[in-house]
Amino acid sequence: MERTFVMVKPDGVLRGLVGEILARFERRGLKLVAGKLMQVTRELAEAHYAEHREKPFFGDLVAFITSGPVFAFVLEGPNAIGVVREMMGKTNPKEAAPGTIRGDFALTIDKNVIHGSDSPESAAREIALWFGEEALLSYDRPVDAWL
Ligand code: FUP
Repeated sequence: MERTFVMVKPDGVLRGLVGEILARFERRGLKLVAGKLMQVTRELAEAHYAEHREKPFFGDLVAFITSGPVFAFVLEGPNAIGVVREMMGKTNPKEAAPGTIRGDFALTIDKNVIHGSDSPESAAREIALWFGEEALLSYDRPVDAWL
């Protein structure tokens, strides 16, 4: 069982794509264990994207992610990290396959609609940064017997 951190970015929230995106993950069978609509502070954005601090696009990335509300959530399920990455599609929507979230809803890398943790290490770090373990709900779903 894995957990992963996912975020619908401001472009996705402002375009009204939160429900559509969440629905795809729910239909796949992933379990929602935390979620919140929030305005990201500069501090949180810089901490989240710390690995890109030296990149030329870092300033624009922080400005974008703090430009409007995001919907942050945590999904749980077998291979959740890889499943979410596959459903998101390539980072650059130009290369994202149709049927993926970026392939269906995005055109350019600077507004690519969604973020998902890329490894177990990033998932643990990002869940701790955005929610903290104590914010994750533990509950049973009858549907899990069929997944
Ligand atoms: P991902 O893990 O798919 O979110 O991709 P990265 O960690 O490589 O990049 C994080 C974000 O930086 C991307 F979602 C978009 C942005 N980015 C750019 O704006 N320009 C680039 O050249 C690369 C990434």
